[in-house]
Amino acid sequence: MQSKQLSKTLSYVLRHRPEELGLQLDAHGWVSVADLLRALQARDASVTREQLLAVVATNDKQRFALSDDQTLIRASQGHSVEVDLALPARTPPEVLYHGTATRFLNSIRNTGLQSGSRQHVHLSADADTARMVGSRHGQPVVLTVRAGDLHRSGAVFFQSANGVWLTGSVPPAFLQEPS
Ligand code: HQG
Repeated sequence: MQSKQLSKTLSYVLRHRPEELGLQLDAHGWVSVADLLRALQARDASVTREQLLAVVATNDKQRFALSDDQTLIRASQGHSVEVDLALPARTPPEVLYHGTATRFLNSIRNTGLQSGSRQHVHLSADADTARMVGSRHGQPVVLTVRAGDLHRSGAVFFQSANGVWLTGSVPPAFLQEPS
């Protein structure tokens, strides 16, 4: 399997559909590397442990993490499966960014940012990253999020192992569109 394809398969399995490979994530989203490897190899015998570890190590967004003893693997963010990543709550910077597509703006003006099928709304520390995230959905637009104010109003923020800021939702009052 090509490494890009393996990365996509890992995202799908570890975030959304572990049962497709006959796997079950533990409460914190981890699965045994050995079990995962066996399940992948049952589909495609060319996958090796070395390739799997190389994909984890070199993934462009560091989407996957290994446990300290390297026996467990999980996705660092993006889950629709209900998992508790047990991330510590963190104070966000005053300003964060959310990249979306212009076609979602009306809805976002009405209801704010909602997590939809995922567990959290994903926010970026810089506008360029947010623009790239938004462009996955269409004509991108970068919203400024008053994260500091939202945090002080009681919202809980987390930061994933790969640096993405996560929170439950962002009400419209904390969003600013580009002028
Ligand atoms: C939009 C990628 C209508 C939201 C990225 C987004 C990220 C609303 C879309 C990660 C809305 C959901 C997540 C509302 C939010 N009405 N639309 N009220 N509230 N939306 O893919 O943030 O490459 O689930 O703006 O880098 O785009 O997969 O979320 O456009 O970190 O590792 O609904 O996925 O990482 O789309 O991306 P998504 P996202 P990976």
